[in-house]
Amino acid sequence: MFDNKETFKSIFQRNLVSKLGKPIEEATKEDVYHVLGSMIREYVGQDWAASNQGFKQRQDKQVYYFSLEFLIGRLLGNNLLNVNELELVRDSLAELGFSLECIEEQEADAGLGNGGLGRLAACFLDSLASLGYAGHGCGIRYKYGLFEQKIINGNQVELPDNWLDKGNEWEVRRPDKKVEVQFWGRVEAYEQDGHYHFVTKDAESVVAVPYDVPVIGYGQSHVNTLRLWSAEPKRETSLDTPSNYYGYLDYSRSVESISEFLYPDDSQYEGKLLRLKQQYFMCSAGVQSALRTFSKLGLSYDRLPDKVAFHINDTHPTLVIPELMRILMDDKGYGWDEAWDITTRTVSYTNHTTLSEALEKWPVSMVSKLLPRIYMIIEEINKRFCGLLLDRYPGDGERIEHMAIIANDQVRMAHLAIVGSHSVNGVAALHTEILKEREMAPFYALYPERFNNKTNGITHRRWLMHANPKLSNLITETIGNEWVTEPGKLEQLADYADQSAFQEQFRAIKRDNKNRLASYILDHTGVPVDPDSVFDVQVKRLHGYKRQLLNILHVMHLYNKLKSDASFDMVPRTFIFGAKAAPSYYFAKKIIKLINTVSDTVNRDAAVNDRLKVFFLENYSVSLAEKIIPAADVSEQISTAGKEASGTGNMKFMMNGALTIGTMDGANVEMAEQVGEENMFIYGLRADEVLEYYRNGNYRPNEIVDQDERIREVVEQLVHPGAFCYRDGEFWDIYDSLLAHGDEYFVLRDFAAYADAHVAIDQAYRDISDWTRKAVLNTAHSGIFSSDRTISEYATDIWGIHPVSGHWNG
Ligand code: DL6
Repeated sequence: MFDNKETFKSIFQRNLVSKLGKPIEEATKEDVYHVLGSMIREYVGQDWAASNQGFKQRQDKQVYYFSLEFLIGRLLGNNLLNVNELELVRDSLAELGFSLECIEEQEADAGLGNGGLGRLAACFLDSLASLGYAGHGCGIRYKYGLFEQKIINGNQVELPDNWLDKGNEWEVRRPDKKVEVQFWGRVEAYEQDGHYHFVTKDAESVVAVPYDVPVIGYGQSHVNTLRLWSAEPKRETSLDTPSNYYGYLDYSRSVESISEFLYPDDSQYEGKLLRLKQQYFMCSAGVQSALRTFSKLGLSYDRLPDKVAFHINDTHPTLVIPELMRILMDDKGYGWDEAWDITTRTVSYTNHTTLSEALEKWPVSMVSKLLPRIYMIIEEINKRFCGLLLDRYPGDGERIEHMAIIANDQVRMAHLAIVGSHSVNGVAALHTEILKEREMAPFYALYPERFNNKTNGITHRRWLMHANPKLSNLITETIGNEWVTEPGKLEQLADYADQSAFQEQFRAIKRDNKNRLASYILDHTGVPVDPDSVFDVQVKRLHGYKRQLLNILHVMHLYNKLKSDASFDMVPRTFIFGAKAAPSYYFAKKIIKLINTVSDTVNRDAAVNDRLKVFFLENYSVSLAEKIIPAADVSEQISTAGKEASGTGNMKFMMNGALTIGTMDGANVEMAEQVGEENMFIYGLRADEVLEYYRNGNYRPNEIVDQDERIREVVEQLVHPGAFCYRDGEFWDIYDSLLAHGDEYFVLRDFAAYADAHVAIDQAYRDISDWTRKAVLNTAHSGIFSSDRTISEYATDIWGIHPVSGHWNG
């Protein structure tokens, strides 16, 4: 792209003048960011156009990954890395007096997702492009992303995330590619040529305008597209009377609200009309647009499954199924059976959760009014499916009722997704087994060939190469650079795990990363951190099953021990938390308050704070994760076994050489298979034991409190004014959740085992060479958790696609 630093500097300065009319001496960091971003985007424009041209000429099969969430984070650093210009640009900017790191901070952190599911979608886009697959994202261009979190008096306060206020360098508005989406209205049927046809009358039209973001493959000229849809009112409505005019304003406001904000809940769906509108808006726009591209190939729609794959990221985009049916039947003239065959061969579905409250169900009254034709199609799918069940299980009404798509006046989206697609996958081996054996067992019995596992992955380009450049360089100096395109080759590091010279370098890098995080914490909290302490980190969404409560109760216990036992000897530990709670999740917000209260007490207490500190870092986001993860010694992955579908944070920490304390849940199980349980700290109930407790109902948290003095002490401290409870009864709800309401997530049941695992961590860290050996082994065995592996599996097993372009540097 740029031959050398001098070329870059002169092109950059020319752009600064032509775009902003400023010489370098007057440029602000923000100016530098905008000009640099626009240069990279313009530069990849050629490759972008050529990639699209190539797809068309070769008639490559295209994958469309439909997701209501893409948690992409900042793009500048990653894009520079992927076009192989990161070092040159960093050095050139330094010569011009700017630090690239500060320039990267100018970019808004695109938070168009809640957590794991949305971040997975972003990692998948990176891998699709980097492996040279023709695979694109389809989502919504929310005006407001996930809320910005402020902590005020220890409580979470949500502020709107106006991420677009300074513009977005990476997107291109494409009004020429707009489509119309219809809501409301009524369906009229008429007969023609012996067939019934359906038209929707008096519908409200919404214009869907795409904003395209190039997705740049690493070391590739291959560029895919993330197409984000924005809702706009239709212009040509007649406004000849005042009431028309005011009516138009109402219409216009209601249309714009469709792409206004991301729902901030990741595991609870409330059946809000606006959310259903968002889902159909994205599905309809995405399907129409993909079919328009397909139609240019001049092939019959019978060939659609050979040339197009629609993948739905959880059930949120399930309306892709009836929407494709609608278009094939009402616009393209197919009969039901042919349309159904095409649809089910085109669509595939990933499930991301077993939590029952996260399974989407929509009231029939809402779907049938908002989307009358779509509802008719869902009804017909349900009718035919129930007919099939009746043939297969005659007389088993209970089973049919249990499996039906429509029941109790609700549309069950997971059932529709399974019935209407050719592949259903879970996101880790344990999760897929739970789906097959429990949550979706009757569907597995009916369609065993549809179910498969695709263990999640993370892009090692963002999470190792970009987030931890020093470790990346050390790895390349040690084993060469093949791991960059074949992350499985990280295994070769295992040969160096015992070498003291290598260990020292590895430790020095960790120490550097810890220093960097320590200064961030000092800047943001005013409290100094000891970089020689063990950095013990739990960053993820706040949820009961993720058990931040177990972690903080254990911190309270450590504090009690330090206060009561002068001879208690512990390796200094810094506990770091970061988590957003859904704004309506009262219990999760109470836990945030508790963590902040404990942090306050501990960090102020000079008697302990040379050995113990606790931080809650505000506004956890992708860019903050990139600072925290490379600095972690210990990664907390402590969900109630059977509840965390996979986890992806666990993989990011592992890759950066942190040791995991965790339950046998989600992908932790596979991490243990890779690195060996002896290089992790595994504790607690197993998934089958948790299930057994749920089944037999004989868990008695009160007995645990009676028997274990340590637990009794911390539980009582929740409600009795003292070190952690400034106001009487402040944490009664947490107390009640543990004792009065049965401790749903087995926090108290796992406490003792968890505390023992922490003792083991303390002991292990005292032998720093052995600790480093374990850390190196974690990095060495993490390659399999690159999303490149995951995407290759989706490509081969589900989508039937092959790379259409190769690396120029690998
Ligand atoms: O698959 C990505 C990610 C998993 O790693 C997490 O274990 C899982 O909790 C998460 N699920 C969601 C929301 N679920 N729904 N719907 O983010 O998916």
